[in-house]
Amino acid sequence: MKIMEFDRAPNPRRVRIFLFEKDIGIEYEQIDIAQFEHQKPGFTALNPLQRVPVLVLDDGSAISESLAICRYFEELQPAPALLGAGAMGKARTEMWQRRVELHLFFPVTQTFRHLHPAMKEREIPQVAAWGELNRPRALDMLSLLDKELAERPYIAGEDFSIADITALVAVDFMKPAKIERPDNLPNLDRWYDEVSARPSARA
Ligand SMILES: N[C@@H](CCC(=O)N[C@@H](CS)C(=O)NCC(=O)O)C(=O)O
Repeated sequence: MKIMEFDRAPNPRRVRIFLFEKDIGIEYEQIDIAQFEHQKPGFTALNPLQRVPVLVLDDGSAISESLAICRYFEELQPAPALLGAGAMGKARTEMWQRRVELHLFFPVTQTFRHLHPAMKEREIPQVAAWGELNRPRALDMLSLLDKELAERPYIAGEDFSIADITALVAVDFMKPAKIERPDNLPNLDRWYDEVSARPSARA
């Protein structure tokens, strides 16, 4: 079993943090997307969407989509529960995971993909106006999260979860996306300092 990934990209980092939190060791193989290795036929056969990460099982079957990979390991090893516990906990965690992915992670990555010169040959066409449009969307979601985090320690509730992982990776990716983190969000700052101090944040 191995995970094919690119260690500078945000989606694979979500999976690495998830597995670190679960103390699951696995082989990682680097696919250099800057060198278009993910567009070669061998990798395309594993993921026709040509995206990392991809989990390859010993029987050769492949699972892509970061959350699907996390789900696979959560089923194999439920503790610690990072996708929520119980009907309500699982639903709340999925609700926040989706909110964070759609309203923070996605706008941040779109800003990067449509404005960063390094993405010119991979995001075709690069639409600068779309990149600019996504910057305030990401900032709006940070403000919303700041209000939510006044009520509880973590994004989905009392426990650290995949929603925190997706948000942490998104906030860190604001740097290459050149989105400045506002300095008037104290609850977000408290949460960020805490989650980024976890050893998994360095995974
Ligand atoms: N929805 C996918 C997105 C995967 C994705 O977009 N991966 C990026 C790296 S973070 C990628 O492979 N990009 C290749 C490219 O842009 O050509 C997931 O959750 O895994």
